[in-house]
Amino acid sequence: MQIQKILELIDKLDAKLVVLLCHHNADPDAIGAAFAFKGLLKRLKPRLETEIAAASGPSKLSKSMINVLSIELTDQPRIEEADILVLLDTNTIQQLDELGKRIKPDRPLVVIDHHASHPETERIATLSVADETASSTCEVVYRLFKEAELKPAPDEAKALFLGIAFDTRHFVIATSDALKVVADLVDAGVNAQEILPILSLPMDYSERIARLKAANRVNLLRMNDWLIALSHVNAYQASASRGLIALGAHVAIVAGKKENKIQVSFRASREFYTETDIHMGRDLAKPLGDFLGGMGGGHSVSAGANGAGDVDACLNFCAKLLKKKIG
Ligand SMILES: [Mn+2]
Repeated sequence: MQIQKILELIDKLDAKLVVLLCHHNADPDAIGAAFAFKGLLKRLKPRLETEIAAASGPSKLSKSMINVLSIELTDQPRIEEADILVLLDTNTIQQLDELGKRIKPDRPLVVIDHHASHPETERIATLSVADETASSTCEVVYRLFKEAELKPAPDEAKALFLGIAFDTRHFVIATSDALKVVADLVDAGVNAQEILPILSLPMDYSERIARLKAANRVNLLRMNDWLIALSHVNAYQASASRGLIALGAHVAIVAGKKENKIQVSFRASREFYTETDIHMGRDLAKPLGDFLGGMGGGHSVSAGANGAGDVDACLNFCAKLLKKKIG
């Protein structure tokens, strides 16, 4: 039982303070998982102090969830004082931006995640509670509740529900297991109709422009019968690549430069992944991250990479890699 291992670690270290860390621009899955896990720890170890921090702050969508559910985040996490650090929905330290630089290699580290695990993170993790088949980290956290034979409190159930809804694109790509968890959460008091609108904020003006610019600048490649859309835009790369998939591309790769850093977002249609077995995280984002001297990783149809370099060179690298894979 994973929860048992976590509790044993807390006891072994006689931990007083556990700091929960979410990736930069933390999405509702990361925040929901952290909030519910904090609640679970509170019940199992009432005297343990816990705090949640999101690197460089939470996403806009997460902020509305944080307000509705009164989730507390600290912007001054006591990383150096913490007896245990927990990484949620975060598969590399680099995704923690500046906070990551404060993590010493000897720090006890627990990883709770559903991303393809990164070898570097595996090496430094004291304990890893990861399931790549789960649609969200919230699902992994819910399983910890089940193992502990506890029910999430109403607000925790809502947070888990929103995290799952967000990561499964409102259940479109939810696995059967995720839907069973959702059913449990509804039993725990979640009113889906009431709470789902929290995740539908109107799109930002600048996000609309970024998406449209990315579409306008597309370099469209045809590989066998697959349509590959390459583009660049300096903000909202993830949203732009999602937009290109919605327009009809099978694979969308959008790169952008901010100061000296390159951010690249990868998306693929489900059909592309099932038929080619080309995994955006493993086969594209990871090698691109290495190429850029940064980091890359993610899921089968959704991934990201960052590092330093030139946008054109980076898109060319991806096109060549894809061509070789597709054959
Ligand atoms: Mn997630």
